[in-house]
Amino acid sequence: MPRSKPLVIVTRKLPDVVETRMMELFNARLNDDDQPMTREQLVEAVKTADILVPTVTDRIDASLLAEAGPNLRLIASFGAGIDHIDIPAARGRDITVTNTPGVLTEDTADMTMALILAVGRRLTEGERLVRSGQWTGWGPTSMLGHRIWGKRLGIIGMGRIGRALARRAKGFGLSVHYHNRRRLPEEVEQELDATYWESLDQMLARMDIISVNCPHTPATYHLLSARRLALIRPHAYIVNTSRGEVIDEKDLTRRLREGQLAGAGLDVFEHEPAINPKLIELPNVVLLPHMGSATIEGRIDMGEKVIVNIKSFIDGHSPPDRVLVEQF
Ligand code: 8YV
Repeated sequence: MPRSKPLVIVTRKLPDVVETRMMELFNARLNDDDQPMTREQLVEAVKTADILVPTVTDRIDASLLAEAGPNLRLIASFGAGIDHIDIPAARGRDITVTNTPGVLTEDTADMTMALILAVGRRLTEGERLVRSGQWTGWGPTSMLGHRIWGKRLGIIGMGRIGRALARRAKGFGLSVHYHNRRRLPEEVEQELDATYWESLDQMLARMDIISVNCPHTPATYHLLSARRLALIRPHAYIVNTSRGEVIDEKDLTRRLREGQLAGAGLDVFEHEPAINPKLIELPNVVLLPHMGSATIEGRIDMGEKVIVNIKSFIDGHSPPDRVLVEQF
């Protein structure tokens, strides 16, 4: 007798092809109107589901997990970041957690490079000028940005995305520097032409562009604190496609307003979707709505990873993208 299909509750609308496959394989409950679930709906979901498929917009904290029913054995998150899930609390309840690393690396690195170019070359300012109808024609000193080629880029977090960014940056003539918990093997450093800084403080004080590419964990919360932001030279730019919480957004905003930093390109914010209104007023800041990994191909790949994780889990194997407590 075939076993009954597990109840898989999906909290947001996923690409059609992913949802269709989920309907074929599982007893899937989809969210057609794509409204993020309320706390009450999430409580109901964890009480009834065998498997929950949340996204970054769902807060799966210890108090929510305390409401979980006995059937909930797997949280197969749709996304690479896992800071919205209390991993130790899940482990404590013997709930396995998986994510979708690897498939959004290149898209996020592209977006990071795009932000570096956009801030340095004033892309969105120029676009706004044209659309405003105020553009009066070419001028030798109008819309001057700064050359990207030859500048120093400091990458904070040299995981998959940091390394994919380093490869692109090399092509744009940037000299690549990085800070990471662990130094990369020598051959990888050589391939990327990357200079390692054990001291983040020392690196920050010497770069022209800083890119945040580390995950948000308790250890990286406000890694770019007010004290560290003060180390960065006033002509430098910061870009962030990781998580807003890694930067003290209030202090960053103040520094940008006061000209202590030249500009910023931000795809993520500390209190998403809320954005500090003072950031929105600034011309030297490029703001994006957390779209670093937003490609059709990437979203389908992420969905396929979720399905593989669920399938291998229900078939009794360890899912390929199991998140370990030590990663957190
Ligand atoms: C995803 C992200 O789109 O995967 C991540 O960690 O930040 C995003 O790019 C989002 O998490 C989907 O849940």
